[in-house]
Amino acid sequence: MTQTALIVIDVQNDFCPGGALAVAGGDQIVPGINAAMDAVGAVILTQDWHPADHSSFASQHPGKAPMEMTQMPYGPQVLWPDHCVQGTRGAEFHPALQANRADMIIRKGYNRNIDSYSAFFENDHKTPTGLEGYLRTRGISRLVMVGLATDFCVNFSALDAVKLGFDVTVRRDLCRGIDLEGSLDAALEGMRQAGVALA
Ligand code: VGL
Ligand code: ZN
Repeated sequence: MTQTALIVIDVQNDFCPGGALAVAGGDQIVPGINAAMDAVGAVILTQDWHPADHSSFASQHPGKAPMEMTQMPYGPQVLWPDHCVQGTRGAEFHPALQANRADMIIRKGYNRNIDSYSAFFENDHKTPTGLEGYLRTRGISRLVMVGLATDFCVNFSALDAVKLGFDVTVRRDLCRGIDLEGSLDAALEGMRQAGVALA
């Protein structure tokens, strides 16, 4: 039987107000995400999960400040403030998120030398996280995506999911964006063109 999964992207303290890489209004989407869990056959949470010396952190690049760009072997990379460090409070899910309802929690960004925005592949677009196999073996073909941030992890996850052949809806009302130099509009347009349904 075809099943729908809710993919809840990175609803963690560091992406909410007061966190290290706070997304405006990031906490406002939590009640709606909890409610959306009732309507699906499976709930999957992703968790950004970096070692303290992760290469996406500006602190690892002398002379660079957060939000500046750098070149990585796999392409351009935004340098972020230190965030979602493994085992810290910032990496924990927002306390109001009903994380105990998750069938599975997938962690990403744990390899020091490569960032991983997408729930499916690291930023080389090749190294899989294992989520595709998990969904397929459970017979899940429809995905509803929500969470943080619209223009980074939600965007990359949605684009990979349509490429892999999943039927993908992004609930815009249950996402919030970072919006670096127009990245939010660009992400919405890119998702639309790729065949992501924006609801
Ligand atoms: C994210 C920047 C760095 C996200 C994760 O969840 O969108 N953004 N790490
Ligand atoms: Zn990150």
